[in-house]
Amino acid sequence: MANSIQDIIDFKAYPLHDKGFIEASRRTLDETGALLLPQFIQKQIVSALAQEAEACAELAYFTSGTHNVYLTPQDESLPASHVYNRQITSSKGCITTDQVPATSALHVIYHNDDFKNFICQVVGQEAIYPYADPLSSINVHYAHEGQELGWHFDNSAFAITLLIQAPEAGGRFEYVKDLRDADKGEMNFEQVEAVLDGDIAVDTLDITPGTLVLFRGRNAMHRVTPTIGKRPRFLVVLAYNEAPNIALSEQARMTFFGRLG
Ligand SMILES: O=C(O)CCC(=O)C(=O)O
Ligand SMILES: [Fe+2]
Repeated sequence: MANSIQDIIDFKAYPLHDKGFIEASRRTLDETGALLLPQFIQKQIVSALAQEAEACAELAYFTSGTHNVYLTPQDESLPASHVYNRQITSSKGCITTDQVPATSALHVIYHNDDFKNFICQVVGQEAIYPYADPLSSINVHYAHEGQELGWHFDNSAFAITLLIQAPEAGGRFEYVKDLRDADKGEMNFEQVEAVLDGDIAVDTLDITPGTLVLFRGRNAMHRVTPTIGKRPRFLVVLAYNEAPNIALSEQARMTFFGRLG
């Protein structure tokens, strides 16, 4: 596996230092809530990462419980039927940062200064930091036939994903932009419920293997539809924080990893 960032990212197609490119990327993210960079990762690296994911597949923890769209505990003062308490199924699995092989290109990308500087400028943050816990910074998600990631809002302000292998069908990323305002504590129960009931039209991102996606998932409600066919979906999530020494919430770690550390 290559260790040099030059071998991993296609810098010809994506000049991460270029002011114009950074500005255009930033505008796209602001205007649409998502930035897609197709073939960001060199083809042979995508293949290597797919093999690596395949080799680690048996380590994956599959979510068995349910969660609400806000990824928070139940509120006993509200009825079980309230949208805040409505339980969503997620059946996909994942491996955690400590389980990603030490030689993986994913560690190189995650810690690379050029990559991080680009992300910072596009999302408009001074600096970004890894998670304090050993699980949450880099995750490889696995969705086998019939498995899905249900509707939710992310805890973090933005997410970075990298599709490694697409299923034959399904595994579609669907979202509704700006559905709530987390900073203002605005939950927007009415429209969240409408999305869950299928009463609101949703947008879809067309993501192919090797595509880097930047996504504002804290206020955009999103899901990944069930995988159709025998080929599993492999997707990497690169997660950063706005401040150092922050761990993912225990609730989220137990839901998605089945352990705290
Ligand atoms: O699998 C994806 O494309 C999105 C993953 C996601 O939304 C998440 O991990 O919170
Ligand atoms: Fe998400």
